[in-house]
Amino acid sequence: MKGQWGKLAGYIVGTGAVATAITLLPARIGIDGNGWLPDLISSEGGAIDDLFWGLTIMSLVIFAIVCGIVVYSMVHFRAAPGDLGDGEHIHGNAKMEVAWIVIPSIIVLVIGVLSYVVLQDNEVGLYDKAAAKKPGAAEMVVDVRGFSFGWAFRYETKEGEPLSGDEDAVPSSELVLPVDKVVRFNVLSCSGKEHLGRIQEQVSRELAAGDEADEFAEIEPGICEREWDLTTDEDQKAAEEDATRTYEALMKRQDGKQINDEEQAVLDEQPRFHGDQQFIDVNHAFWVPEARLKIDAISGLRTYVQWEPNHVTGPDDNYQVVCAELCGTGHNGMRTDMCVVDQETFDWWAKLDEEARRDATCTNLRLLTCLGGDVDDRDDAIADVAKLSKEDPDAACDAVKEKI
Ligand SMILES: [Cu+2]
Repeated sequence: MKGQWGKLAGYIVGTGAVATAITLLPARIGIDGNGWLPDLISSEGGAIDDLFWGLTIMSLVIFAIVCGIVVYSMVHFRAAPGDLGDGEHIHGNAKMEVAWIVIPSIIVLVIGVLSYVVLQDNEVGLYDKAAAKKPGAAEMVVDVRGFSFGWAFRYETKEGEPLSGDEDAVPSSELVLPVDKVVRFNVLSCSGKEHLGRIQEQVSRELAAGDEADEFAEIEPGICEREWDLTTDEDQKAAEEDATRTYEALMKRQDGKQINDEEQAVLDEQPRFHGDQQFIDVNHAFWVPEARLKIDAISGLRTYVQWEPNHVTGPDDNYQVVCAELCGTGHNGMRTDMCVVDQETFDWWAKLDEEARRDATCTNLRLLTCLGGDVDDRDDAIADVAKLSKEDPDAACDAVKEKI
């Protein structure tokens, strides 16, 4: 009997070693040297990565035990050649039944508690106003609006004052963040009839301009404006009622039922794109993979997430905000550039007007880091960088240093 246990342990260790070799090595190192996970640019993401690797190792151990026993049983308890008889009939084993209920329950509980602790650490002051002054709580707020199919961002101090000092400042369509500041993202999916009308108008204008080269019409970030102020209960209720009316009219029409003029009008207000009706009253999800944290953008409901970007985005880094919720035909194109800059550059960027921001895109801000921190006149420098990157889209640091 003792020898058998030793053999079984051997099988488990053997399976574990094989599983580890074919899982962990490519996971950590990867075929291309990058491993499974993208770069890490947030202070909170480290704990999530640790959790991820911890759970991967835990899964490997369980896999090794299960597969070790299966392989051992196949080898040692297989029927002898010519033996066509039934196997031994075994009925009930209280000890085993307790074990296979208790052990998985403990594992699930441990996973749940560890995940809770990690998420809790990342959410200082997110849902608790009293804790919002504690260290680790947000120092800045970004209002995030997801719409079909794009993103818009507006920046505020944590007291809710617009960063640029201009309440009517046009939201940015790219996400630019200062390094080493905890940022709280207030996330919402655009909805409401006014939007539908405005998007419809915008999209048909884009299409009329014959801009067929673009797969998706560029929709101005301003379309989410009404949503910035969707703070009262009445506003939210009105938005919900709009959504319900639209949905009911759509369902009625889909079921082949007669719809009245009012319902027809509701449906007519939905924007069309390439002949398809686009419903913007859908959910999205706000995600920067390199920051790890992700939150749903729900129509009519604010959701929150916060993280601290801790790496200035260099010229070779290419990070994006992506939508992580299948939201329609343009879902795969629902992404925009994001970048992290030093505090001085951010303060300068936040005050730029709409016109000047056209040059200060993430692509150009990334190249600006080639000049090091000591840029005397950012207005001039960004204009030069913008000119360079237009002439040479693959321009790298050498070209920037040489020409500027
Ligand atoms: Cu999506």
